[in-house]
Amino acid sequence: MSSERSLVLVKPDGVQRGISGAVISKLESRGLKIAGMKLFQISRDLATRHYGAHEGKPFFEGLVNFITSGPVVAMVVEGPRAVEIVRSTMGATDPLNAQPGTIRGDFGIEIGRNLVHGSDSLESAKHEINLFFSAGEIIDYDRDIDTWIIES
Ligand code: D4T
Repeated sequence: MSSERSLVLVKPDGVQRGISGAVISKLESRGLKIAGMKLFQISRDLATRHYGAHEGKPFFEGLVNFITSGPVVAMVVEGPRAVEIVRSTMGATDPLNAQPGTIRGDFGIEIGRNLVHGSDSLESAKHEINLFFSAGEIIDYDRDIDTWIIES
């Protein structure tokens, strides 16, 4: 099966609460490969572009304030069906509806502090990865263990 890439963010609440490692661990142990990773502060300009689809909604201002309020860990994760695999590992957007065992279901309570972001389609993934990473920050490499995770 061909590989996909998804953008994952550990949002400022996740970094402040010291959950970045747990998020990375969950994605790695699921079988996804990390192709890019950095800690950085999102500017208001980048936040507005990233959340452009929500501009005009009542929670937009709070969302931009929140996502720019501290550093985030940004990652490009890779694997077969990576977009959907990341979304199912994160759980529902509102932690109230997220299943136990998912990141939001284990660590979150409120939608405005939902700890992680993952691209919601292959198209958004490509767009978001270009917004957050330059080509030189994404590394193409093989892992021997992938024969035990990916059938072909
Ligand atoms: P992100 O984009 O952060 O991964 O979240 P989702 O993809 O799971 O959900 P989304 O795009 O619908 O929402 C983006 C972001 O806005 C916050 N939010 C959302 C909020 O604070 N109040 C709300 O009512 C909604 C719908 C949470 C995630």
